[in-house]
Amino acid sequence: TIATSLITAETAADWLRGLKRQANTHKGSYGHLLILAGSAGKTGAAILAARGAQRSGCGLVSLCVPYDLNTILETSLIEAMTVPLPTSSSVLNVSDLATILKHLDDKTAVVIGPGLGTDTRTAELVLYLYHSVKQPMVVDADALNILARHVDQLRTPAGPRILTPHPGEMARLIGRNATEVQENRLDAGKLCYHRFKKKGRELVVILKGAGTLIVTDNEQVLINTSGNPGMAAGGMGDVLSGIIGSLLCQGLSPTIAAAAGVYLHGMAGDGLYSENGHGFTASDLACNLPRCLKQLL
Ligand code: NPW
Ligand code: AMP
Ligand code: MG
Repeated sequence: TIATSLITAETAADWLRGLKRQANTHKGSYGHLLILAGSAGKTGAAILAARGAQRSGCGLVSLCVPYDLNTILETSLIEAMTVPLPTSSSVLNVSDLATILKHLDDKTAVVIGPGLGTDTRTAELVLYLYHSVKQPMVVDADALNILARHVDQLRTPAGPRILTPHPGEMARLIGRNATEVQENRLDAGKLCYHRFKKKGRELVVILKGAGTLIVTDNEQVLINTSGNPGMAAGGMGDVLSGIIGSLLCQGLSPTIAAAAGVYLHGMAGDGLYSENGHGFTASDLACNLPRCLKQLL
């Protein structure tokens, strides 16, 4: 039998309590997130992931970005730092691996995937980093689409991994279609967990969508109670990946960062939905995060 429990405001508040700040604190206490995201036409996904991280209290945010996109990212995200990758022009490329590895050294956690594209040279990079990065890593969007195509080649990763598929990405990960995933979300979540779980390495699977479902080690299942149909809009998932990366940076365990992050994300959407209904953007949701965090703390 599996233990299923609900994620509520009370449980989220319990998990986030440690994030309350002391008067003499400094940014070094809240981690440094590295985001590998964005490609030509999808720089917004990288920006939204960074926004999710910044507005949920991450100490520092850096992004590794294709060289030609650096100006867009530096002008859109003035508080974040970027690493313009010399040989990646419009998409992240494995030939910049050495530069990326150098910049990984001092990072607390990693987000990979939003808007990344699935170019073969990007895929090589994603597979290498999925296996070798020691830090906890949030794997989203195109990074998941890449994993889905290379399931047979996967070995034990060097650090904890949090997979954040929506039903379409989940369908690719487990070789079903999105309708089948939605018909039995619990089975899909568990199947994905078992497919990607490697002995001795922590894995969290988050199946997004109304009633986001989280499968963790020991087959513990958590179901989120926040969120609303106004969140069915582009970029919402990109913000979530940044939030979870940020909570990892602030010292939460992968399971707690996932569960508290999913709740906080939905709560930020709920505040907007209850006031004005749908039509808010993923940026609007990110802007509402500090208020929600304050309410929970
Ligand atoms: P259908 O057919 O619509 O019903 P994709 P994506 C299904 C980036 N973005 N319930 C859906 O089904 C992302 O980060 C960049 C049921 C369809 O088959 C990615 O890198 C933005 N089905 C990339 O774009 C903003 C569901 O999944 C498929 C479902 C592509 O990501 C936008 C669609 O998914 C975006 O975030 C649900 N709840 N949810 C930017 N500004 O730069 C999804 N599906 O093909 O993986 O495309 O999610 O748009
Ligand atoms: P993505 O498809 O990657 O942009 O992710 C969409 C995000 O919005 C996920 O966190 C979903 O759980 C959330 N979301 C989308 N539609 C709904 C809905 N109808 N109810 C609750 N949350 C939703
Ligand atoms: Mg997404």
